Amino acid sequence: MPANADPVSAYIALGSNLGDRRAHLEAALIALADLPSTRLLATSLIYETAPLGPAGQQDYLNAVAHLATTLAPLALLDALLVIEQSRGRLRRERWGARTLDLDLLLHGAATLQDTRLTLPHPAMLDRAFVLVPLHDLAPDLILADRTIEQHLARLDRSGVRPATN
Ligand code: A4P
Ligand code: MG
Repeated sequence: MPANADPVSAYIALGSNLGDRRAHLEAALIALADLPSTRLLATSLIYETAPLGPAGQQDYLNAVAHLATTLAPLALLDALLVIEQSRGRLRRERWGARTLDLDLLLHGAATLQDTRLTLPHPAMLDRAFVLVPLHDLAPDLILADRTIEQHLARLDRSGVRPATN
């Protein structure tokens, strides 16, 4: 990518339900702010959320971060995987408990169907634990002909509440 490329807006979903969940999210935010060619513009509130997936998991803490970056989508994904691993992320079962999950929701207006990366993130519009924090940052952002506010209005958000500690 040329050095003078205009930055794009990227949104990252953060999740943790294992270990010191808040410390994992805070370390991830510091690491995101420290990425090359990237600025951390804003972060949502942190929410405590009922787990989607296998039964018996602890509740998650979830948040969304807004970046301005000139990193290309796959370069940013690689950087997210490095940050996940730095917090001891082990991949075991799909949707299983994890110390830190970082998903790339949006990278500007990019649409992509790569073996390693789908953009926009395919499940984001169905998940209140993603749309509630994204709504903190970008309620009027339009995706699939509707604003985030309108997408969120269709979802049950009863399992998502601001984290208290
Ligand atoms: N990948 C493809 N597209 C993307 C993208 N846009 N962003 C690939 C990030 N990664 C993307 O992810 C598997 C692979 O997806 C990556 O290697 C990447 O190349 P993973 O994080 O290793 O696996 P996973 O997270 O176990 O599976 P998956 O399908 O990504 O799960 P989700 O959808 O991330 O769901 N409940 C609550 N309350 N809160 C949560 O945050 N999270 C999950 C995980 C389940 N339940 C939850 C939560
Ligand atoms: Mg993931």
